[in-house]
This record gives sequence, C-alpha cells and structure tokens, in this order.
Amino acid sequence: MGYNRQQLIEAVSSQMPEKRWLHTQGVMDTAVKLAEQYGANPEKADLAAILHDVAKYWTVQKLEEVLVSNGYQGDLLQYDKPLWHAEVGAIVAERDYGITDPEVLDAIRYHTSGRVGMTLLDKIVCLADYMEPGRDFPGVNNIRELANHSLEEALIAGFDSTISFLITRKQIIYPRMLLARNDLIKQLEANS
Ligand code: DGI
Ligand code: FE
Ligand code: FE
Repeated sequence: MGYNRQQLIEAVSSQMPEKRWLHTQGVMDTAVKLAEQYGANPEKADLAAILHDVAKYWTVQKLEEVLVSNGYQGDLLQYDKPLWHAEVGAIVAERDYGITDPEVLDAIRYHTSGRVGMTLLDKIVCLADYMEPGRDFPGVNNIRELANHSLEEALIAGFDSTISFLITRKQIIYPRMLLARNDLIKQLEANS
C-alpha cells in the first residue's frame, strides 16, 4: 500500500517491454493535456494513464485467474482476450497498488471498451490511449484534430476505427463498445 508516483512508475514499467512503456508515457502526457483542456483533474488522469496497461503483458492464464479469484461477474470472459487487461488493470491497481479512487479505477477499467455514461475522466483516458503521439493507424490524425474541439467526436472516431478494423478481420465486437459509441452519439445530439 501507499505507492508514491515514482514507485508506481517503476512497478508498472518493469512489467512491460520498452515500447509499451513509451506508449504509456505518451498516454500520460496526452491525458494530462486533455484534462487541462477539458477541466478534469490532471493528477487523476496521470494516475489512471500510468496504470491503464499494467496487465497488458500478463499471460492469459494469469488474467483469467485474477478475474475468477476476484469474483468477476461481468461478461468479459466470453469475449476476446485483448479486452481482459483493462478490467484486470483496475483490479490490480486497487489490490496491489492501493488505488482507492473509484474514478481512477473506472477510467482504467473502461479504457479499452468505454461504457454507457462515460465520465469525463473515462473519456480522457480512453481518447489519450487512441491518440498519444506514438500511435500510428489510419485516421489517427483526424482523431487528434477532432480532440481539439470535442472529446465525444474524437472518441466516436476512435471507436469507429476499432470497430471497422475488427469487422475487416472478421473478429467479434464486444457489445459494450458499441453501446458506448451509441451513447456518445446521443450525448452529441443532446448538446446540439
Ligand atoms: O492496450 P492498448 O493496445 O494500448 O489499447 P486498448 O486497450 O484499446 O486495446 C486494443 C486492443 O484490443 C486491440 O488489439 C483491439 C482489441 N479490441 C478492442 N476492442 C475489441 C478488441 N478486440 C476484440 N476482439 N473485440 C473488441 O470489441
Ligand atoms: Fe489497453
Ligand atoms: Fe494503452
């Protein structure tokens, strides 16, 4: 318990290859900037970003064991394994690193799929994960442009890109991501 920021950084970076740590640093910088721009708490954005991919390189067996041993009741185990590290990240942030702030834990938990009713911090961490400077996929520059004026529009473009990618690869789409995307569109309509 009681890890300070530097200790967290050491603990997290030691569990991943260099390139993933560089990605994490990009997410930290981007999430802090977005938090300042959109009026969220930058310290919370930084903390969630540090931890968001902590379990990315854990084995499938370990991820499953954490979910099962923590009595996980959701539907993730029926969906693809690349989704599991987000929920496990939130569990280990609390259990192993003493993070208690539910906003930070949720931003980690929903960073891959989003959810209906995303908080400002959820949106910032999820979007920072899409647009950090190291990301290079078709459409990423459009997402960065959209982020200058709308978190929701940028996130929708991010989810659309993931969904299109999964469709071209004939992969299963986690329904929560579709629900999160639809909810963001409703939020935009409500504000227009
Ligand atoms: O962990 P990162 O690579 O930084 O980013 P992420 O947490 O957004 O995870 C992205 C990975 O998860 C990527 O390989 C695509 C995959 N993914 C995201 N949503 C879905 C998914 N895979 C499947 N099969 N279904 C999904 O709905
Ligand atoms: Fe991730
Ligand atoms: Fe990430």
